[in-house]
Amino acid sequence: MTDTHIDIIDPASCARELLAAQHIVLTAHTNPDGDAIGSEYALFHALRARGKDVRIVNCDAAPENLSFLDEAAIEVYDSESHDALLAEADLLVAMDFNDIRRVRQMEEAFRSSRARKMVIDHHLDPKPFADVYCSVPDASSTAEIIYDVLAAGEMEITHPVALGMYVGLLTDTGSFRFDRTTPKVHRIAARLLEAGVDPTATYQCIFDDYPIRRTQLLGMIMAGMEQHCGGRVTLLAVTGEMFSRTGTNIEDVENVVNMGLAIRGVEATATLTEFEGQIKVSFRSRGGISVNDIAGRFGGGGHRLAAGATVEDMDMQDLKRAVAAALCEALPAVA
Ligand SMILES: [Mn+2]
Repeated sequence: MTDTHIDIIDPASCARELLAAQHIVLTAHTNPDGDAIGSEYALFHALRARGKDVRIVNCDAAPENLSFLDEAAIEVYDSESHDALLAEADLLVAMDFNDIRRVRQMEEAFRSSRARKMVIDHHLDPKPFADVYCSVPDASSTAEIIYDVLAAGEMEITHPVALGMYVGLLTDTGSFRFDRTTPKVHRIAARLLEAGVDPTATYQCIFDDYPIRRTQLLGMIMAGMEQHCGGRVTLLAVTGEMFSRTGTNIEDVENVVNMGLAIRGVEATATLTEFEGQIKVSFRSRGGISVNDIAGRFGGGGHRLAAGATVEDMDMQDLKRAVAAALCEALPAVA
């Protein structure tokens, strides 16, 4: 096995490995989103029901709008409480990410553990850090892959298992509208409703229960929207000052990037967010260009229509110019 080898496994092998382990730790990327938390939550409950010792340890807390999922299941990493757990587990499962740098302060404990390491994820271009990868870039969400894994392992879809997967599907498909919202996605959603998920209540918990400060922040962000290349590209910027003036933080800008695309004639957009001395750039495309490639130029990646990067050594104005130029240059010529 070379350093760069990625060993891809199918959902059936993934289920077999999960069921063969006893002490399992699930983890997700920094600033975990609905798919990361929902997928962990579903797998946690499915494996617990099969008698496994399972813990969820993340580098950041779940965002407030996902707190309706039982938060007691989700632990925030600190080296004193968790390094021994990570070192002594049989299996570490990296969920909804494929690059070890995305667990930041947990990276060392994850790397140095003798446990077998598995990735379950749907992002492009997995990086070599795990033993096996249940990597399905065509899947809408990690939750969709979890559904296939549970089906292959004949694991029961109890209410919490269904709720976790539904949260993942709902959030990563942009409420069933992004590409990869396939007939299969809707069939899975139907099965989850049959298992007792309430779609109205779930949507309201996630998207209709924001604190007012978030709307105040959105007002500032929208007021500063920039248009480039004749309105085919938009940029949104979120500064540290906006966060401090409104009492908000990075979790309040989840999904804001999609607003830059919700305008007639816009083909691609980016949102730049100042956060802990870095700038997080989220890209979205309507389909004409692959923003995965553009995010790659800034040291990130993701999917063809949705990607991101974190930039450390540029200020906001310079980065805005560079991002606008990269997006405009990538646009197809107008006929
Ligand atoms: Mn995802």
